Amino acid sequence: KDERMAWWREAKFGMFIHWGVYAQFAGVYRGEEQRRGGAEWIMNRSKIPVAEYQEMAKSFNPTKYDADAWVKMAKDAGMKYLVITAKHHDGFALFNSKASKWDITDATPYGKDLLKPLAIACKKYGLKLGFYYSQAQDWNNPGGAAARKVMSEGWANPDSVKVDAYTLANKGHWDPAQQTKTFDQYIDEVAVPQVKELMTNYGDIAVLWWDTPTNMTDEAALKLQDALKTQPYIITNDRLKRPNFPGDTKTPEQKIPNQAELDGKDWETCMTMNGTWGFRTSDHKWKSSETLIRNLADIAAKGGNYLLNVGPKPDGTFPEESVKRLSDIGKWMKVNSES
Ligand code: FUL
Repeated sequence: KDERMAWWREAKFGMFIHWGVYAQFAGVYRGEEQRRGGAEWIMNRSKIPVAEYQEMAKSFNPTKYDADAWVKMAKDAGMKYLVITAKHHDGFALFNSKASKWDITDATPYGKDLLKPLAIACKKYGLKLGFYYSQAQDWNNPGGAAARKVMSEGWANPDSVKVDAYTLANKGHWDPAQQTKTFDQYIDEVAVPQVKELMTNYGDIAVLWWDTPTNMTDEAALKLQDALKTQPYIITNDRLKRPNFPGDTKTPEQKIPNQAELDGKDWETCMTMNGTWGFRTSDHKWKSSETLIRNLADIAAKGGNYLLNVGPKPDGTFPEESVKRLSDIGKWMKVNSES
């Protein structure tokens, strides 16, 4: 285990990327601002019907996407690895998947695998590549789980009380289309095959970043863990299924843990630069470059890693605020790194 963890323990700094069809909404549905949560949650928070959400993919066309430029920015900032949402809770696959038509190649005019060029660029610049995969929650592929978030707190829809009653009676789902298959069918027909695709089509994969084990069973977790076996050096986090699948790393979110909480485990703080993981037009709560640099130094001193998020715009470019912060961090790193 120590040998497998060696690069990760030295890395200290990585880039998290949250990107998908939600970037196209950018925090607004039918002219209304999403009330709570990150912009990547808009489908659930605003209870957007499946057909309507999928309609949005028809205008997701990131023609300015330049994987080489993304990875170069990460490298210049001093980052050693990158973790991208291969599939977030909305179930949209950024890669060419045979297991679902709800993917970049079948559902969008762009039509090209977004992860392939990223894998190539990571190799070119010497960064490790990791995939975030929402194994349980999937709001579009039938049978996927949905966290029970109430709408009356989210979107000011006059029907919100009715919708809340429906989700309560339907395990968090808000559209009958989400329940035409069972959770087990979803695991066997979508999640496991997609994880296998991710493990075989993109070269060496350094990290599998699971998330939100809503409705997960130990049985499903075993199948998913098994799907990683072609990547014997892969590092996994602690979000596959609690408590029997602790993985390799702890994942404090939006906070730097104090020494007492750490108890010798490997840990990685993931954090947004503003207040959202997915791109949101109205979020201007950017942390200063100085704050981000202090966080990095603090985390590194405490023995953890800092996984700092960028939420790319729907056209495929990074928000200018993120570009600026990455460049500021890079300048500081140059002056202060040992090598
Ligand atoms: C959370 C997710 O629900 C958020 O959308 C985000 O991906 C964050 C890193 O993990 O639990």
